[in-house]
Amino acid sequence: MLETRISYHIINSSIDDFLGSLVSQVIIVGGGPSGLVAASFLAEKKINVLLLEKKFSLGGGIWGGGMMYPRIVLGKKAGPILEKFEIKFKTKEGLLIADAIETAAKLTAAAIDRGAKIFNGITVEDVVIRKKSLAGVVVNWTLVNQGEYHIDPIALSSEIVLDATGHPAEVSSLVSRKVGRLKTPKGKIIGEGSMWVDPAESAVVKNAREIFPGLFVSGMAANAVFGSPRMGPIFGGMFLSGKRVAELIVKKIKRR
Ligand code: 48F
Repeated sequence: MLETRISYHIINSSIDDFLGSLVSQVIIVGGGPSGLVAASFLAEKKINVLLLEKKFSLGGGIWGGGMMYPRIVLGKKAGPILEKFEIKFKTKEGLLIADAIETAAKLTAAAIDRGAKIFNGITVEDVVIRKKSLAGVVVNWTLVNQGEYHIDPIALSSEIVLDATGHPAEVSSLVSRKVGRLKTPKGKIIGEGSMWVDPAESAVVKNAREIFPGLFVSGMAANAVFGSPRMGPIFGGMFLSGKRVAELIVKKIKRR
């Protein structure tokens, strides 16, 4: 019966994908702009990357633009990244303006085309720590968490985890709770400051780094961890933060 063949192929090919992703070099948590850009830059260096996104849609805060007007604005330093991913933009008063839908779709496609594996509808709810270093994440279907069902999660392992979860810095918060001390000036998460575009845009790049052995942070999560300001609907820093963290991760993997 055709119906059961369809079912067979859905289940069989998904299981192959999941079994092939139990162990990765890098797990990226969060498919917003910084996570997606990092995924592309890592995958094109032939690093084995798994990106986990709790929602069904990829793109994080891109879709909402600014207060739901579907445009994103970027500083001009992000121009080469827009060009790399063939995202069209207009330049006005030194700012780059792109369509939110095109940006989310092309960043996602770029990561997939370069070889990153993406799973959606999966929430990272805990971490695996071995010998004082992050060794993986604990996941469950987002719908299971939303329904508050008593269903145990499963673990996925990786050499490195990237927290790209945006404002809540969810993975960093989990690690901070479990180990107590992070490699930040105060040893803990400071929380994001109020909106101030200029310093926030440069801080989000500088703050993209390793904050615990095996744990890197990028995007708005990085500014939340280091107490830097938020920046509202400007996205150039997010792109550059994803690129920088990918470069640091590649260096760390090569040193091993
Ligand atoms: O929030 P988000 O877009 O993070 P970002 O890359 O970019 C921030 C901007 O969108 C915006 C801004 C503009 O300058 O400040 O806020 O730092 O994307 C984060 C993604 O992570 C997912 C979440 O659904 C979103 O798509 N996410 C968050 N927590 C988890 C998660 C989790 N525990 N497991 C899996 N995905």
